[in-house]
Amino acid sequence: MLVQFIGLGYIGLPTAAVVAQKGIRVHGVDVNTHVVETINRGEIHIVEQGLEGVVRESVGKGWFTASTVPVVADVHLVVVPTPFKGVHEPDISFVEAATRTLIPFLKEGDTFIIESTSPVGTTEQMAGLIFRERPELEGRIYVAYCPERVLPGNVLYELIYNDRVIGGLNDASTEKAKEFYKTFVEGELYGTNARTAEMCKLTENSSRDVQIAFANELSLICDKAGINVWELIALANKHPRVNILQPGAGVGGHCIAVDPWFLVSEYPRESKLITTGREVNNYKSFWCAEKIRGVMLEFELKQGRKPLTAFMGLAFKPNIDDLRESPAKYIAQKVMQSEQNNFMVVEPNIREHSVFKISEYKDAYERADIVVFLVAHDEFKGLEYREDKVILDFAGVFKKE
Ligand code: SAJ
Repeated sequence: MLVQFIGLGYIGLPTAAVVAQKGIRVHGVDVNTHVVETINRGEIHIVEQGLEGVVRESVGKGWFTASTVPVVADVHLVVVPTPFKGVHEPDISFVEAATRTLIPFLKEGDTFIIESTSPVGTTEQMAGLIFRERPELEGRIYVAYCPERVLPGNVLYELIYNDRVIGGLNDASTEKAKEFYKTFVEGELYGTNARTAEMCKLTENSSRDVQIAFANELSLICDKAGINVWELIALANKHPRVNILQPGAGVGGHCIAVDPWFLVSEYPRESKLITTGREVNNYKSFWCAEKIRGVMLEFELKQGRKPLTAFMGLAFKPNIDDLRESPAKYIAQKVMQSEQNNFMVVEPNIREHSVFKISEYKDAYERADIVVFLVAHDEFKGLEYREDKVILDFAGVFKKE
């Protein structure tokens, strides 16, 4: 069996490497020659715990090769990004382009699987595209949708142990796709149809977004009411049927902050709660920036000098180096504007940044008058709370567990 991956990014690359580690031949395709060359050297272009070793091993053993062009294979996976276009409309042009590049290479008996997060109906649409160009393949290839579910930072474990939802265009396609996932997944494989599987992915991320919005809304109420939101949530969660998530500086990353819009853009009248959740989470970042500005002004009025303010964390969540769609980055940029004086920016997971001068975290904590915790990185949790500083803990670094 030869398995082909179109897209060697945050999901495609680890999945390809894990499949290859099972002794299955894998051909990975990416439009970026730098990515292809890096992988063929047994190296990686993204940061993910443990991934380099797996790629090095599977490339070294000759199971995994990368290229900019597809080949004839037996199983084909589309694992490319689906960003926005216009006002929060899903852009499936990468999925479409990936499908088109595969069309000349498809043969009878092949399995074609889309993993990219996609609006409902995309798999049917891509099948239509294939069969318009290759009508002889209709009813002779298997087509399915199977969303990825892995958490950045824990990808290699979750790829194998998470349950998967697999939706074929027909039962035979679901079964065929399941057979493929059985080669490397230890979790349960649940079969359904393609539309339900597409909707399931959007549902999972929208559900998390709405739940985080609830926590963020509580944090705004608590700020006004003079209540510690972390303690409040911990106490409410002692109820056997309550499980509130954590507030923060907003919701970032390229999944939870993006996918709910796919539902909103297609079903605007029906998705009021999902829309509000998105708005609450975006507003939280804006609110944090306003709060910091207010505290800085207060300091200046009281002390007769500008404060030195430290931003602790830039990543979109704890213990990763990924700054994409990061609320922390947005807040730091919004408060600093173009001024670098009077500010220190800390991100222990990166060495340098094109916009910010990165400071060492202990030094910044020691020197700053105002310390703003934007991300609850493990390093920060080891710091002692300092009464002599103004501390804005938006990330819950000092919350009692
Ligand atoms: N966040 C909070 N409070 C919380 C939990 C998270 O503010 O209680 C924030 C984080 O700081 C971050 C954002 O939400 O800014 C998203 O982080 P996350 O850890 O919830 O999720 P992602 O984006 O890293 O990964 C999600 C996962 N989806 C779900 O948990 C339902 C992952 O399983 C998906 O595979 C991934 O999206 C994806 O690729 O879609």
